[in-house]
Amino acid sequence: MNKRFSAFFLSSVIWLSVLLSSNAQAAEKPSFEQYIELIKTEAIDKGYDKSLVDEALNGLTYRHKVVKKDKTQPEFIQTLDTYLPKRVNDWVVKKALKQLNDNEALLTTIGNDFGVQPRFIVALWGLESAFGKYTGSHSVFAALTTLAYEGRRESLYRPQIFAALEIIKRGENTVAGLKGSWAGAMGQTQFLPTSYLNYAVDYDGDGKKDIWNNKADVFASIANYLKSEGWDNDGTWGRQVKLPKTFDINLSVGKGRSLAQWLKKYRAGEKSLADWRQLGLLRFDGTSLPSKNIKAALILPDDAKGRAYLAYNNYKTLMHWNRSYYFVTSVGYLADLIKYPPARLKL
Ligand SMILES: [Ca+2]
Repeated sequence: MNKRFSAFFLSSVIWLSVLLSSNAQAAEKPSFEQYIELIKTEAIDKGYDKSLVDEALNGLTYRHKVVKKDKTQPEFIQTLDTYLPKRVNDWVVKKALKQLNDNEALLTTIGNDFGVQPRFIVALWGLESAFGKYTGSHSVFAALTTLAYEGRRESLYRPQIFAALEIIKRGENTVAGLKGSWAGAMGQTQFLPTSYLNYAVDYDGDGKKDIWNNKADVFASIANYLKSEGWDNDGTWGRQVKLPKTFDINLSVGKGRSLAQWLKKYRAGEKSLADWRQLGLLRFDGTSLPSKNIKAALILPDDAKGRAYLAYNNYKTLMHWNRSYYFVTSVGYLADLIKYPPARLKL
């Protein structure tokens, strides 16, 4: 049998056995073990060595705790007013300032090489892994297979399993060394495997893109991600603004079900700063908006009742990193606080 046919044959046998099962629930979905077998067959079909596939995927168990965590992410149950002071707390700001200072030479070189202001590299590093302190100790293969099998976001997580196999195949890490968060995000940058393949950089030239232990690789990988997704080194991310008392909320971007959908809304909602000024928007401190000739879009992370932001081009790059208004606001807020020390610690 050729590989493609054998994959088809095996999956047919599994589905048939599932269909013949007297358990009505089982008929709807293969078991976790059966799902892993399908992934293994597909991986071998894609050309990965059987020994590698067995090492990575044998003996995995479904992690109920991972799914439980995935369903209770804090962003779904908080508002920005409660989230931001926790996420960007005094410890984070002080530590970010210290890291910016301690790593000034390396950050300046990398910032210049990639065209990304160091304060954004440090802000992302700090918020993703507490400056490398928390990188996760979960088996990436266990986390990814659990989340793919669970099903709500299979289209995101299933390709990550094959990307993780690719990382091992390329000799960048080992199966045992491939550790990450409960959501499969790896190392100090918290890259999912596809992001690792697309953006990770071996900056110190030792032959490995080591986002787990090498600071130069970590900083350069963050910078390379931003540069690859359109970062503008001359611009900032956006700013908090004050809306006039009567204002058409429909002028804000809103939310999209996908990045592409969101970007479409963003483009439709873009106006010049002069136009926003005409509409009565002010800086949050009540002064006039900058007179720069740039475009901006209005973001209301918690709808009309919450904070309002004007987003600039780099906002789109941060949304590519993580399509969450809370996350992007935290990154921008922290980057702003470490731009003008001493930091304004109270919100
Ligand atoms: Ca390296």
